[in-house]
Amino acid sequence: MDYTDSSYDSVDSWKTIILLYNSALKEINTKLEILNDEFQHVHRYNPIEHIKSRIKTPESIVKKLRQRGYESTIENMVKYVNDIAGIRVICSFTSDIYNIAEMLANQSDINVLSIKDYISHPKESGYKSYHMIVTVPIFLSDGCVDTKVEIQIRTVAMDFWASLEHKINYKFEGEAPEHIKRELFECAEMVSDLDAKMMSLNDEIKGFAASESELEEQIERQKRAAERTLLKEKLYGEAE
Ligand code: 0O2
Repeated sequence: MDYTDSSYDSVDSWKTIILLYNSALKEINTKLEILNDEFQHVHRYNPIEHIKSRIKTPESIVKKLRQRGYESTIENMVKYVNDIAGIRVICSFTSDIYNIAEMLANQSDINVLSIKDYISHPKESGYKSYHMIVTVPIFLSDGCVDTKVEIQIRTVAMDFWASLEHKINYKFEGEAPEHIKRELFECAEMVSDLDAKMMSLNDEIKGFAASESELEEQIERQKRAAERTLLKEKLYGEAE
């Protein structure tokens, strides 16, 4: 079904498109929540701190199309604006970002269109985040539509930095004074150091937890063996 067809009434077409993008956000959101719940169940740990999602405003869509030299039509918006449906996943540690991205990409109904790894290749400004453009099938009464979603995955610290940088850029309309840009870049380096330190601390703690639970298991096994011996002695001793 092509909802961008010009024969289709444009208001209806717009409403259907927005319904599709909202449904795609719900689908991805549910997938992420399931992964987080399963992680909690298996590893007693939540890799996702929180999830935010939004539909891009019509003004922002038109602005993006104009910047790229396209006419503001529904067809162009679907074709050229990849982040109409956007979801931001905030994780605790950098390793969680790659785990979540891989688990999503491996799902059979998810089609990964592109990946931008601004963590291994940060932007000049210092911006770090992992971006994926995916499609997810949305089943409507008259057919199925593969719908695009932009997924941004980042740590709490990366998100903190990006929010402030976004605010500053908005305030200065992208022309922030040099000293502010420099300080922001220094903050981005601090964010990277903090993320690296937090991750290595977490790995160390996990090592302790593993050896502690191994020790507990060993004690439990020895206790059960001693109980069995005692029971045997009691049973056979009394029978003799
Ligand atoms: P807004 O207002 O957040 O929606 P493409 O998706 O490939 O067609 P685009 O949009 O340049 O091209 O892709 P990219 O680089 O993946 O950026 C998409 C989004 O990432 C941006 O959307 C921002 O949300 C975020 N982003 C990218 N670079 C920066 C940055 O340097 N600083 C901050 N704070 N955010 C960034 P929009 O539409 O630009 O903005």
